[in-house]
Amino acid sequence: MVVLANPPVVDQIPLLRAPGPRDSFAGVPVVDLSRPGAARAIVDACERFGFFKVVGHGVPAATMDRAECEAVRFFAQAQGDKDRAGPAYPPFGYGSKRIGLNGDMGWLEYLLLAVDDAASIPDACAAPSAPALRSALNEYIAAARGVAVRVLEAVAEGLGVAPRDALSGMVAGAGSDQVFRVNHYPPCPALPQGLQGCAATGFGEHTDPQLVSVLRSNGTSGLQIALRDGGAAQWVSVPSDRYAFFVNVGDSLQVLTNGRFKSVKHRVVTNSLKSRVSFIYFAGPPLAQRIAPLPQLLAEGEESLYREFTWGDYKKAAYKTRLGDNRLAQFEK
Ligand code: GA4
Repeated sequence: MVVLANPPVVDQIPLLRAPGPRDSFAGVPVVDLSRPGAARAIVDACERFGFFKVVGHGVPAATMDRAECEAVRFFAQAQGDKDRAGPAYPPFGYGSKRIGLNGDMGWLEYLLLAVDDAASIPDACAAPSAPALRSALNEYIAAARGVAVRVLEAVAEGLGVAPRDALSGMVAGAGSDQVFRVNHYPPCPALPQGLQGCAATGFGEHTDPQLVSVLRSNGTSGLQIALRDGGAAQWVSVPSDRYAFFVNVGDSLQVLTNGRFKSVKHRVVTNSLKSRVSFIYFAGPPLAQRIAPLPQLLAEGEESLYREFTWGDYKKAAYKTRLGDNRLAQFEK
């Protein structure tokens, strides 16, 4: 029997099938936030895929470009300088290859950052220290939070839930638990003979625990979502679009809608030639927020599918899990 070893650099990182052109998914719903009908389209996309692309958002390309340029400059530094901005756990800063606290590994480096009520990296967080990077990220974070708020207002409108800020208020009010992540996936070196057709995992499959996540990347593909087709997941590649946002439904929004929306399983596969840089804004509620189906969404006699919990309970439980675990299962009735 021939045992093929991974090259040492990727030996602790799981391999995936390298995506090809045929995996590209042309069916990602596109919602134009500037047009009437956006609320209906968002609800439809959340029910069908838990995922959609947002255009017509009004966020200037320059805000995205500046943040990307500064992020690229940060990751281009010597390893020792980047390490000074870490570690990522606890609680925030620069991290490399290790994701979470329970042994998950990916072919990436990242900045995991807290966000305060004013949608900025808190002054008390020293990393990252470069003023140009902080100001570019702060401008971007404020814009991404605006998109999350508008999306959640549209969800409430589309579902017929009042008031308009029933959901958006949870993530934009005082004490909301917002997190921002900058991911850099360097090109992954060629794998040895016999492993062609494989690629290293950039970020392993998972669902996001929050209400929604707002993602933007450079022009390098790599993001995949799992289409739910009854049985096994079918992984499809999301064509990149550097001036659009992509929105994921998270576990908390699944619970708030009593399962009417499903949080989307997603992952990132590395590219052998180009680096991918992505920004993700995770919109979470205050720790004390009760996460339970909105009463207006429960039909007569319909019961919650989940046990009562707060966002703080869920977050604590999530950090004890592995990335790919079904975190909601332990809260199902
Ligand atoms: C997934 C979504 C966000 O990236 C994140 C991740 C967090 C982390 O990287 O620290 C977690 C992961 C995420 C869910 C389960 C736990 C926690 C890694 C992990 C194994 C910042 C988040 O909020 O949850």
